[in-house]
Amino acid sequence: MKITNHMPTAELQKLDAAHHMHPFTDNGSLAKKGVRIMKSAKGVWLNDTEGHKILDGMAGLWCVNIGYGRSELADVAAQQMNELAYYNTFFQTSHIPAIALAAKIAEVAPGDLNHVFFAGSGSEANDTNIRMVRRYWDIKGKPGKRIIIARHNGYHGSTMGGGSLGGMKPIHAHGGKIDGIVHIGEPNYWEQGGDMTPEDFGLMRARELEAKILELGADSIAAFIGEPIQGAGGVIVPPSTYWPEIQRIVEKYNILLIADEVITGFGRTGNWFASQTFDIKPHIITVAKGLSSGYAPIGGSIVCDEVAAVMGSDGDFNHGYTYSGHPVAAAVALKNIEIMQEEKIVEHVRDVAHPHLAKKWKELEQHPMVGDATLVGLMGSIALTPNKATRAKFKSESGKVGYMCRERCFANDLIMRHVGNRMIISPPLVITTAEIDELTKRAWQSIDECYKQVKAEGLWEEA
Ligand code: PXG
Repeated sequence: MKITNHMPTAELQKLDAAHHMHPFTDNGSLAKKGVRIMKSAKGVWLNDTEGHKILDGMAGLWCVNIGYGRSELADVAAQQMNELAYYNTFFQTSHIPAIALAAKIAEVAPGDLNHVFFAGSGSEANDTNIRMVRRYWDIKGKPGKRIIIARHNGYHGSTMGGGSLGGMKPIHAHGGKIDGIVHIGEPNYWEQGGDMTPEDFGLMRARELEAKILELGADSIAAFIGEPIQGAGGVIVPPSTYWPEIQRIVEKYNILLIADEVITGFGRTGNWFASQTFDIKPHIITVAKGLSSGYAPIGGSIVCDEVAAVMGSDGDFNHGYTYSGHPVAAAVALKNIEIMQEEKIVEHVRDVAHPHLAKKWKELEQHPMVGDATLVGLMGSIALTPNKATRAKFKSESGKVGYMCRERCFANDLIMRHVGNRMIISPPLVITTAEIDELTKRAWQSIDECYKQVKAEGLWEEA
């Protein structure tokens, strides 16, 4: 059977339900409800098979940084497929797209992060990181340094390694967690800061790292990994004191620092990397998503001079993927970065889109159900609450109000996600000021409709 764009939605939904297992989805109930099927896209706008034109406030899954429909990327992919569709980077071989992309990444990455180990995704790159930091300490004659410290509610992917680095219990519950990874608290001031100032809370959470190192012994710790801003955890922006204190601690105890910038990399925070935004000096940065703006699956670990030198000083690193540095994905990613440079997209975020959205986003706090509207670059979140003054949670089951709000957004042709009762956005970086006005107008309308529904259903109750 040939499936075409012209098939009725109901038929496509039936086939989807019969054959397609979706990630992070209750496939049983989805099959009954039917999926929403996307067909085409341009800029920040998606078109589904029902004729809706939807403003994509999430850039796909935090990845379509340069926006949809850039034919230059399609052209480069076709050209590369015709010229050299595949070759590997094992066994003393390389190819031009992988070489050019590694050099380009080194150019835009901060400090001495000059080396790239390619993977097919962010999860794979973090699996690489687990093995690389342990191998690094082996070579340095400290094989006991194996434990990696991460944070509760962090997200680092969905492979065994990535899922174990992540601090999400529902993920650990499905398939387990590898050992040698421990978690400390997250710097989530809104939910967990109590009566403390944000600054004191940030220090307290960072010092959990020091306490954990002292508890386990610095000789057993290989690395600390964290997202500069937690993405999948709800766009949790740490207090200003957090990262400087983490930096002090990793330096004091001689442990490697991995900044997972799968979401925050490539312009999302108004710099090429959030490590620059927060003045973090990682030894390794994890990248994926925005590296190719989602046009091709590719990820990687950007590695500093010292770690790369050690890794190259003692024979093989027994690790790699068939698609490490895949030529088509690499050519697409390279073109993506070139377009970002030529069109000054990072500057657009910093100087135009962020300031405009920041003003509009803050205005949402005037709504009675919005307690906090945070935005760094083009990564934002809103805490929905029945009591702004006390930062109270809703009494209803966790995430119910957020889900209701997301459904209102969908109905208003806006994609804004929810994590619990936090609404989150991460639009394509090329969004214009007029599109930002439209996004925030639809967001207000959706929040307001949700608010009325919450009141009507008797859910306006504090926990
Ligand atoms: N690190 C971070 C910080 C991520 O956000 C990964 C690693 C894993 O990347 P891959 O390419 O293996 O998916 C991610 C991915 C969500 C959501 O619901 C977020 C991600 C993936 C899927 C869903 O917000 N982030």
